[in-house]
Amino acid sequence: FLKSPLTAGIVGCPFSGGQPKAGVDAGPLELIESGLLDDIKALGYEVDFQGADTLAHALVSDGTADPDIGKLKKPRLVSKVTKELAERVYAHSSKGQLTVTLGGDHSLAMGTVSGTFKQYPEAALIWIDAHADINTPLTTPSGNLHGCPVSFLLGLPGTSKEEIPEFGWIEPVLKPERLVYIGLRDIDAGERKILKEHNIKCFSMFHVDKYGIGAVVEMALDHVGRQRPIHLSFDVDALDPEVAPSTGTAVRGGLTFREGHYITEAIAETGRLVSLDIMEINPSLGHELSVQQTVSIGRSLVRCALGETLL
Ligand code: 6HN
Ligand code: MN
Ligand code: MN
Ligand code: MN
Repeated sequence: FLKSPLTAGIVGCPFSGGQPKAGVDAGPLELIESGLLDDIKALGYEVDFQGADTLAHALVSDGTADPDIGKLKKPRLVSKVTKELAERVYAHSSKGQLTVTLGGDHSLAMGTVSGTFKQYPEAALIWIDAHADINTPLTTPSGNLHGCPVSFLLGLPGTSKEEIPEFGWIEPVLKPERLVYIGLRDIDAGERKILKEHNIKCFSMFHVDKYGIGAVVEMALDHVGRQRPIHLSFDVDALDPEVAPSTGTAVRGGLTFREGHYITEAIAETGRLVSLDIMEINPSLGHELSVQQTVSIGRSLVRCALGETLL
C-alpha cells in the first residue's frame, strides 16, 4: 500500500481536551525532542513532518462557549481538532506514506482512524489499550471523550448526525468485525454490553496470560483478515504502570515491556501497517525517571512498528 521511497508522515497532536488531566499535550514534543525523527530516518524512511504543533490553530478553544452536551465534555473543541486531524492523516495516507500520529489523548483516534479509513476503507483497526474507549454519549460515566472514540467510528446509538450534529462529520467507517482489542482490563458496564452485543473480538489480559502474546496477535490478525491494511492505535496505558507510568488512566496488571513491543514487531512483520497512533503519554505525571522511561518506550514502540527489529 505504501509508496517508495518509504516515507513516514509524522503528525504531532498536542491535545488534552478529551480528558481532564493537563500535560498529555506535551507528549508529542517530548517524543520528537528525544530523537524520534532521527530514529525513523535511521531505519531508512524519509520523514515528512510539519512540526510538533502541526494543528496549533485548531488545538485551542476559539473562545466560543463549549458547554457539555449531555455528559460529554468539551465536545466542540474535540470535534474541531479531530476533524482537522482526520484531514492531516488523510493527506499523508493519500500520498502513500505511513502515518504516525503522536498524541495527545485518545479522543484523537476519531481523527486518525477517520483519515486512514478514507484512504483505506477496507482497513482493520487494532486497538491496544487497558480500556475499550467504546462508551457512547449515552453510556459514558465520565463524559471524557477519550473514552468514546470507537463508538463514533462504529456509528453506535447516540452518535448519529441527528443525535449529535456537532460530530456530524464523523462517518461510521468501522465495522465491528474489523476491530480487535488487546490488553483490556478496565471496562465500564455499558461498554461490556456493547462489546458483547456486537461480538467484538477482545483479547484481555486474561487471554494474554492464557495463550501468550504470540498466539494472541496471530488470533487477532486471523480475526480481522490477513490481507487488510492495518491501523494500529496504541494507548500506552495498555502497558503495565511499572513499565509506562506517565499516563493519565493507569491500570495495574498490564502488558510487559516485551509484550508491548512484540505487538508492534508482529504487526511490522505483516508489512501491512499503514497508520500508527501513540497515545496518552503524559510527561507531567510522575518523577523524572518515570517520564523518561515512558517517553523512551513510546519511541521504541514506534521504531519496532516501523521494522527496527526485523532483521
Ligand atoms: N483512555 N472508561 C473510562 C471512561 O472515562 O470512559 C476510561 C477511559 C480511558 C480512555 O485511556 O484512552
Ligand atoms: Mn485509550
Ligand atoms: Mn486507556
Ligand atoms: Mn474505568
